[in-house]
Amino acid sequence: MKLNIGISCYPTVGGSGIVAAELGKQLAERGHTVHFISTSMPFRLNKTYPNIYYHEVEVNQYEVFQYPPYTLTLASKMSEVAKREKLDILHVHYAVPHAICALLAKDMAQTGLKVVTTLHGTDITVLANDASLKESIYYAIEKSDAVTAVSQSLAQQTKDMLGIKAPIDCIYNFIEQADAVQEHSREWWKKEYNIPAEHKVMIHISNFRPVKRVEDVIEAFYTVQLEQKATLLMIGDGPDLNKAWQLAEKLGIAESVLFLGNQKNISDFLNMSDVMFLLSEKESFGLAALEAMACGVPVVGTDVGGIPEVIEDGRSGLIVPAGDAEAAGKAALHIIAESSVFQSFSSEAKKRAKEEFSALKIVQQYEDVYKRVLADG
Ligand code: GMT
Repeated sequence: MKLNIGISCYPTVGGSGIVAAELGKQLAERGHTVHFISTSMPFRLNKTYPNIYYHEVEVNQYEVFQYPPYTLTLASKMSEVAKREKLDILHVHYAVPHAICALLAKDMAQTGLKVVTTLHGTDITVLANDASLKESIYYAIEKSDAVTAVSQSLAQQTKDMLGIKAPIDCIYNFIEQADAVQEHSREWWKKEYNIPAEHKVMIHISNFRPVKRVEDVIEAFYTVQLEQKATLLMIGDGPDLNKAWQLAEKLGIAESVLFLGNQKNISDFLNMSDVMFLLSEKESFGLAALEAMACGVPVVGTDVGGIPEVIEDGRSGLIVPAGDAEAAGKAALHIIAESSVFQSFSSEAKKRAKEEFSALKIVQQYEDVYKRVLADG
């Protein structure tokens, strides 16, 4: 059955925006018609698809309002699109505000529209701690026709923190295997960035929010470079970037740490990397880790949230206690110490990404949820 599916997300850089955009592309490739409803075109929608439509939510500032009415404008647009395009499903990413807007739109449209909500983490691990939002998040989850979470850990945490009775399906994030032949070799890229050929390359990719513990990444790298010539690529931007840079300066390793800001073609950087650090104190899934694994880059990650569900400890990467930067550095040294050990971690990482987190496998699970809620009537 081919469906008309609306998708709303935060379209800017970030895991949830990537997942929503990639899901839309996959659904379109399977013959469904997809309608993105958001403030700008999701940044991963870089190709033209005849069955993908984009409906822009314009947020205007009025003198009488202190704040622009984004949520109401979004709900109106959702209702308008649902009626005109005969949407079967409205799949929203984040409980607040997107699920609340979708529920309002459903009520306004009165077309039999079903609301599917995907939880990505921050809406639960951060916002659900805020008493002023807790009630809204609870309502959004209980009233959605189906709720999915990107890891078992997030599903359980949602139930524990909010006392949710409704079932929550765990549907992991997905990735297409990066098998394509690279335009340039690893050596070529290292030269471009003036990285000496004998250096091992460590990488961290995030939005540098405090939960990502980017200073631990610098400290872990400090441990690595005491024993192994290495360069650290820090990709992304955010509030703790300067703290990370200051720590690198203080430890005398700033010359070996390249702060490269936000980058579009992440796989170019992953393809010259030996190990990724993901040392967050909260992480519902860790899409960056999966992207690394798909490129054959083993990950050293912390024992929090969904990270141990993504990385199989001792096979496709290593898990260390959150906050123990030295252990993270030693784990990376273990992975790169011998070429046979590295090769084993690298091929297991690639295999796991392909077998457990392929688009083929995961998108089917979303389609099953859509069919289930439509069958429920
Ligand atoms: O990690 C972030 O701060 C961004 C956030 C987002 O909204 O994109 O990421 C969340 O969703 C991603 C996609 O499902 C997950 O891979 C991230 O683990 C999750 N972030 C946190 O839980 C902190």
